[in-house]
Amino acid sequence: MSAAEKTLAEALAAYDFGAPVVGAMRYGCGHINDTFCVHTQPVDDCCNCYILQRMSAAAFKHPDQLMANIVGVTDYLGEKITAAGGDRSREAMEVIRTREGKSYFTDSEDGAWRVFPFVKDIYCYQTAETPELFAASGRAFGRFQRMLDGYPAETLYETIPHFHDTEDRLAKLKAAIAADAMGRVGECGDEIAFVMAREADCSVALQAQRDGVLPLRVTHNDTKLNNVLIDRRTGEGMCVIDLDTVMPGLSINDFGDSIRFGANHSAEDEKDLSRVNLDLDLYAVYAKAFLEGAGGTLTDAEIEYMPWGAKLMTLECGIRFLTDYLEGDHYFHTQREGQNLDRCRTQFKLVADMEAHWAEMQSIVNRFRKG
Ligand code: ADP
Ligand code: GN1
Ligand code: MG
Repeated sequence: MSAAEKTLAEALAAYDFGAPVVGAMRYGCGHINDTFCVHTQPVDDCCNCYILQRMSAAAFKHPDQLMANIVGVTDYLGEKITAAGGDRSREAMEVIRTREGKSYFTDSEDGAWRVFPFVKDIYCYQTAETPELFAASGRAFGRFQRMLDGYPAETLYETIPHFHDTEDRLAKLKAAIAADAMGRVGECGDEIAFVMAREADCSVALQAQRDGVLPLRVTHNDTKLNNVLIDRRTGEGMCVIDLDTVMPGLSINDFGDSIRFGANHSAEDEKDLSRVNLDLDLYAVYAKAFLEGAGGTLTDAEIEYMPWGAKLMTLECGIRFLTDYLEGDHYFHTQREGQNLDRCRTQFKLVADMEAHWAEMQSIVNRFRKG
């Protein structure tokens, strides 16, 4: 029994779900938190569902700060959505309080749990099945960033320090190589060489930020397609979820992480690398939609650096998978041996593909520059 199942009953007892709980099953494909879907006994023909999550202790050291960020951001978005005539219960997340009125529950083993209403009549995709769907997610993430434009960034805790600090990610990889805790360095020679040949790239966005070329904004920082819920009725991106990493960051990273995950037709851990290719049409569709959603808030410099966002988020993610593999798979959930190395390889294949299509990636986004 995994650690989460051990204290699941304690977590369930900490909440009033409005009716007896009939089941709690593992749910979704996230790599970080332990997610369960809770079903209650139907009352008046209505069976309610909730998302119950044990927050990853490997990723988040301060659940109090994490939850303070999420309550702040969801309250802020909720007010904006209501003011615009939207449906707050479907378009923004809402933190359900424990029986003691707290935003999260701490179990007897120090695990931290939280609950959200399960948003119904939605799709949550692992790959972009159609360009329209990918565009819908792009509009949602662009809109999310625009809606948080006025959010007081200084009140946000840094839930994972140096999260998209690619220079720091590289330094951590080098430390993992030096330690070789699992004796796996020998089998990763090609992947390590791939990163070392791109050491200078790791500084490009950070240097542009240090030079004042790229502004810091409140960003999502984990804009995978499966972190947006798509409305079944309209096909539009309705609710942005997984708000654990909302922090000050770069807009190009929110763009880039979506491209990394969604602008191809393969799974993140695909073993057959011939199937892993950047789809430039999806890249173009997403760029247009993300900028539409952002509603003119991005500067020309941010638009110009969008291809760098795509390349660096992909390279960085590959570096993170490789580091976790070398350290013994403590951070990303894995279901099989070698999965993090396979994930690393798909990322590096995508990086190589982006480099081969660099001029096209630039010319696609340059169309959207204002000046
Ligand atoms: P992780 O950080 O592990 O990725 P997420 O918060 O993204 O965790 O949740 C994992 C999955 O659970 C999501 O990809 C989605 O499928 C589902 N999910 C999360 N929150 C909700 C919600 N409020 N309503 C419906 N599905 C949800
Ligand atoms: C994790 O939480 P999830 O599964 O949406 C990770 C992202 C990675 C992604 C790779 C908090 O995202 O940074 O890009 O896996 N989230 C965290 O699939 O580390
Ligand atoms: Mg997620």
